[in-house]
Amino acid sequence: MSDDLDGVAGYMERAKSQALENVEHVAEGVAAETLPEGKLFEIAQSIGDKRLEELNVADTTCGYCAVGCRFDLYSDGEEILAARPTDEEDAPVNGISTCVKGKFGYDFINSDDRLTTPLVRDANGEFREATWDEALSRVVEGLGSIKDEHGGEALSMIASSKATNEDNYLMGKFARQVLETNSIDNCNRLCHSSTVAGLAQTYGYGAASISTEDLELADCILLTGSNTTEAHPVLATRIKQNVRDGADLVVFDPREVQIAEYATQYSRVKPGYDAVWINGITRYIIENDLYDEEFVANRTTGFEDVREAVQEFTPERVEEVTGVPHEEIVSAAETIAEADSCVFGWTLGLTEHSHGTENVIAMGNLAAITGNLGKPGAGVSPFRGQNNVQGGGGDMGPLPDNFPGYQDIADDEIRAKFEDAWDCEISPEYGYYTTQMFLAADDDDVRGMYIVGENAAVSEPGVNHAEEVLENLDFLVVQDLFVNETAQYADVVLPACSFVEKTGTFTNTDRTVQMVKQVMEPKGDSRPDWKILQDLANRMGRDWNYDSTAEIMEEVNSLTPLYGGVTHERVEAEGGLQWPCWDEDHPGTERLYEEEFNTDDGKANLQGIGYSEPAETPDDEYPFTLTTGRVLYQYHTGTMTHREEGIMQYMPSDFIEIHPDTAANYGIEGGDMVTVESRRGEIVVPAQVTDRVGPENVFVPIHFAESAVNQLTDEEHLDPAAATPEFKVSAVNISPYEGESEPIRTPDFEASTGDD
Ligand SMILES: Nc1nc2c(c(=O)[nH]1)N[C@H]1C(S)=C(S)[C@@H](COP(=O)(O)OP(=O)(O)OC[C@H]3O[C@@H](n4cnc5c(=O)[nH]c(N)nc54)[C@H](O)[C@@H]3O)O[C@H]1N2
Ligand SMILES: Nc1nc2c(c(=O)[nH]1)N[C@H]1C(S)=C(S)[C@@H](COP(=O)(O)OP(=O)(O)OC[C@H]3O[C@@H](n4cnc5c(=O)[nH]c(N)nc54)[C@H](O)[C@@H]3O)O[C@H]1N2
Ligand code: SF4
Ligand SMILES: [Mo]
Repeated sequence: MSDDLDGVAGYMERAKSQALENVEHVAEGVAAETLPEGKLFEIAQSIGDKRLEELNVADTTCGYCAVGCRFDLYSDGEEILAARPTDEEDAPVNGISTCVKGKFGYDFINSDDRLTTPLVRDANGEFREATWDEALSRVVEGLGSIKDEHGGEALSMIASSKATNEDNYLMGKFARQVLETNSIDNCNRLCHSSTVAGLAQTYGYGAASISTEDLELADCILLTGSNTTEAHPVLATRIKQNVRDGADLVVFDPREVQIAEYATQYSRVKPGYDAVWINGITRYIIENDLYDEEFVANRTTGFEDVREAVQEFTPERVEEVTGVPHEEIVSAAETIAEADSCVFGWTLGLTEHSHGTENVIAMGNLAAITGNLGKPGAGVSPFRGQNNVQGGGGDMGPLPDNFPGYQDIADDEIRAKFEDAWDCEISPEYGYYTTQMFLAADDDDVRGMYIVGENAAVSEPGVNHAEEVLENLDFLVVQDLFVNETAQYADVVLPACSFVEKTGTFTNTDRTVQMVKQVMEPKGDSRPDWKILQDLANRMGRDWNYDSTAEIMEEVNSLTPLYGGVTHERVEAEGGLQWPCWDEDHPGTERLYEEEFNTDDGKANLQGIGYSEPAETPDDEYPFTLTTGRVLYQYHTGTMTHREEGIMQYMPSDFIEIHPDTAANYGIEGGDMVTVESRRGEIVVPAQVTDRVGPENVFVPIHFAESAVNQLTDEEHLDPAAATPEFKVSAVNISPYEGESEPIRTPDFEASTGDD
């Protein structure tokens, strides 16, 4: 490495640490999504000073969240040096903005504990390094013998929504063709699967109907269960811009999250009763003739069913159940009804419930009766989670019930098409959803698992149970960037490479398929997921010959009508393509349902939703409702962000948000260690005393394995349609911690969540 480069690298380090010092300022609402632009220009300048031809540069798509920001990544082949704005036409969602993760979150790539060779467990139970040949032979033997003895159904696979569309298409194919199981699923099950189920039932597609641009065109935005500034920072910026320009923003959330500060109305709801207040708004709109009669008459069925079902949800009853003052139900209803256009945005606060699908259907009813679909500035927008959960977690069909493009595996004609293309027999029986795999393993119905890029030992509900299952499997193979908590139970660990080390596509939250481009060589002996799968498939008797991910996409095009025209060539040339894109000449679809819905009769099929409550409600023993979620500077189970020194200095540990009145009752002060206990487990975390939560609720983030909050959540009560767990509601008790506490670094409470 030349001195010159050291200079640049040194500059980057300093820029990074200064930037991270600024993080608090950034988080406090000035612009949660960007670092000061001046900083960016300075970095750009210093890169310019370096002889550019010595650097690799690629315009690529962020590998953290599903906003789908695009930027140019610069690398010297050893590390990522900078992320800079790319041509704006190639960055339809973010333009020149990115958040702190997209801009600086790359230390994980070269972290000392990055997996660079395969690992196998030796006779005394320890991991040792192995060649690819040995490791893959062990996988063939491990999975193969279970298949021979118990049939392919005894195997299951978790696919990775971090990986590309092409990787995920092959994971689905591998499960069905090679392992001969339909039990393949991914993180969407823990996330938005109830959105997918609810929207698919109502409108036909389980996806956002809008383009991101609609967030700026809308007259009104109803946001619920979305901590937008922290989880989807760049979307939050666009929403805030629209609000500054005069749009109404109505926020319903149990926590007064930062986006609520920008709202024209914020209503605090009791967690777990969303269908109640949504139905209340719908009822008020119907009863006061504020609905869109023409749209209802021409474009929907089921209106009478909805009218009947919502009758019981008077504003007074809604107040009684959800705690939202009845006047606020009325004002929200009037704001929505009076708006020329409204976007209904939500995330996990609506979906991670034992009745998440009902919540989504109730929201779908509201959007339809107000005629807010298929026109500019109007529609439904579930902000998706992982960078590629829309594409890799759904569209590509690594699902127990669907082939790519949501083609039902129980449909004989469709199954025959895939059997023919993949040269195999496929059972018409749906496989297990992720959450069900862990329950089925208790009865030995699942004996072996292949987990790609998913840290189930931390992210599943009820992880004490999940860990027991992982431990007791006959065979577990994990394919990841790190020996994460899940890999600690594996028989074989295969080193995969990250999005900066491979080429393919991701599909973001508004259905835009975008290019991901390699800017560094795979670290050590790590390999792109698709190459590992190809090698394994061939060792297990198949003949896969893909030379590139473009070729894999061609196969997707031929089997998946929604992606019929989505070739790499077009995605590259057109700077992204939105599905459905039926064929080479189709321009892609900016907004769904302009003419008709994707249902048998072309109409939105509305269904009345009645009263339901969470699976577990507070009682004398467990008097608080725990809700769980995210913070801006951390990502999920921390495999990537915990390896960022700056972030860890700033946000080093877990915490629990407790209301000041509750804290006072229990004699708890900010920073005190608190025991949090549910029927399933117990964790000890430091307190953050804040009125962001209500007095009956507490909040713990999901990012810290050492105090994994999923020890407290419930793996058994799942949404009946989508099998989503109830991550957003658990009954817990809290008490000041009395034992000897390990010295634990606590976060900077004042700044840690950025929304004080
Ligand atoms: N920084 C960061 N960004 C991320 C991620 C990350 O780990 N870190 N993960 C990505 C992924 S995969 C996802 S899925 C998204 C998730 O994005 P979000 O869903 O916005 O993230 P959560 O923190 O889970 O927040 C859910 C919100 O729901 C509220 N809530 C809790 N219970 C209820 C309820 O019963 N009803 C209602 N209406 N609201 C409730 C919470 O107060 C919170 O504001 O974020 C993505 N972006
Ligand atoms: N209590 C509670 N629990 C939750 C949630 C909640 O709100 N509350 N949210 C749920 C949600 S929405 C989600 S999405 C899940 C997230 O849960 P997970 O998906 O388990 O979380 P990650 O930490 O993102 O794990 C991704 C893994 O992929 C690896 N990886 C990254 N890139 C690649 C790649 O290209 N290839 C391969 N092979 N591996 C890669 C990373 O190292 C990491 O180990 O958590 C769920 N769990
Ligand atoms: S908002 Fe999401 S996609 Fe954009 S830079 Fe941040 S993490 Fe990446
Ligand atoms: Mo997610």
